[in-house]
Amino acid sequence: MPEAAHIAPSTQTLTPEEAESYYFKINPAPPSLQEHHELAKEFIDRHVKSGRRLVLVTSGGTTVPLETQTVRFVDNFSAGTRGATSAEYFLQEGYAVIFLHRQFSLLPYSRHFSHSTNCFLDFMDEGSSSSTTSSSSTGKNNNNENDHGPIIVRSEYQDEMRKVLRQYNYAKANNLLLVLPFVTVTEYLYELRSLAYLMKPLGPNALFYLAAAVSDFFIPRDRMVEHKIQSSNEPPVKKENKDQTGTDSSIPPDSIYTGFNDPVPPTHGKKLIIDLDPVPKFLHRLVDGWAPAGSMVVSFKLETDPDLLISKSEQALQRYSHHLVIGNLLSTRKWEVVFVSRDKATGEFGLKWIRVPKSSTRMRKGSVAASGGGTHLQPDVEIESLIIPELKKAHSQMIESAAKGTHEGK
Ligand code: PAZ
Repeated sequence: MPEAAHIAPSTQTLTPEEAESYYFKINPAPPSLQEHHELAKEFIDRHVKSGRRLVLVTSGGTTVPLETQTVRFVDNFSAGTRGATSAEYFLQEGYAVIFLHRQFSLLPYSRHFSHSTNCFLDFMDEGSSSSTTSSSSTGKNNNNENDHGPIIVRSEYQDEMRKVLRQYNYAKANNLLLVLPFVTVTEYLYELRSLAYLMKPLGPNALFYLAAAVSDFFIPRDRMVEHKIQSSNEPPVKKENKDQTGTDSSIPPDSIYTGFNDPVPPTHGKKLIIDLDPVPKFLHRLVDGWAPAGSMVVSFKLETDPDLLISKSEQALQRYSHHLVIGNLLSTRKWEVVFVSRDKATGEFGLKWIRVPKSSTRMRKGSVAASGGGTHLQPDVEIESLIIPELKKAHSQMIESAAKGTHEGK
C-alpha cells in the first residue's frame, strides 16, 4: 500500500491569520530576507525622519518552482513595465520608492536602455581616436587594440539619455530609491510582509502600489520534489542490478520515480500533470495587519475579458476593504486603466477611467515579454504619467483626513 499523502489543511477553512501562519511555517524564507530587511530599515527610518512619503512599488511576475533544486518553474508574462515606469513618476512626485521587483525585470531609469528591444549598445558608439573615425561610421570591425576612441552616446540619444541620467543620479544621490529583487511567489510574500511591518512608523505617509503579477497557485514546499522532474517514466538503469532479461531488479515497478511525492504517480507516459495549491490571499493580511495604520493600499487587477474587469475589481475591494483597485486589460493596459473605489459610508462603487489621448500613437518596438517583441502600436504618452499624479491626489486626501482625525481626536 502506498503511504498516505500528507494532508495540508484546506486554506478555505482557515482564517487569514491561520493561513498566514501555516504558509510561512511550511515555506522557507529566502536567504536574502535578513539583508533586505536591514537595507530597508535604514532606508525607511531615514524617510520617516525627513517626513517624506514612501511608496512600496511591487513589479514583475513571480515564479512557481516545481522542484526545490529548481530547473522548471511556472511563470507569467509581466515584464515590469508598469512598476518600473510608475516608480519613476512617484520619484518625480517627491516620493521615496522601495522597488520590490522580480529579478531581471525592468528597472526604473535603466528600463529606457535595457532588454532586447532597447539594447544599451545601440545607444553608444566609439568616438574617433586621433588616427581614425568611428568604427560604425566606417562600417568596419575595428579590432586594432592600440586604437582607443572614447565610448560616447550617439548624438541622437544625447538629450534623452542626459535627462534620464540626471533623474537617476538625483534619486541615487538623495537615497530616494531602494531596489530589492525577488524571484518566487514565496520570496515575494516574505519580502512584502517584512517591508510592510518595517513601514509601520510611516503611518499615513506609506503607500502600497501592488503592480506585480503574483501567481495565484503554487506548490507548497512539503509537496515539492528536490530533484529535476524526469520527462520519462523509465528509472535510470544501473548495469549491476540488471537480471538476465535485462530488467532492472532493484526498483519495484510501483515506485518508478515521476518527480512527485504523490502516492499515485500523476504522470502518464511523457505527460506532466502539475497539481498546484491556491496561494492564500494575503491582501487581507496586508490591509488588516501588516501595513501601517492609515496607510493607503492600491492593488491592480488584470483581466483579459472586458466583461469581468469591473466586477472582479469591485469584488476585490469588497473582499479586502482596501482603498483602490486599478483595473486593466492585458491588451489595452498601456492605453487605459480604471480606478475602482468604494465609498466607505454608502458602500457605493465609483469608476474613473484614465486614458492616454488617442492622438498619441506611434509604432514603437514592442515590449519583450508581453508580445514576444516585434513592432506594434504603443502610446507616446506613458499612462503612468497620468496614473501617479491622480494617485498622489487621493493619497494627499487620505493623509489630510488622517491628520484631521488625529487632531479632532485630541
Ligand atoms: O509588468 P507589465 O507592465 O508587463 O504588466 C503590468 C500588469 C498587467 C502586471 C499590472 O498592471 C497588473 O495588473 N498587476 C496585477 C495583476 C493581477 O494580479 O491581477
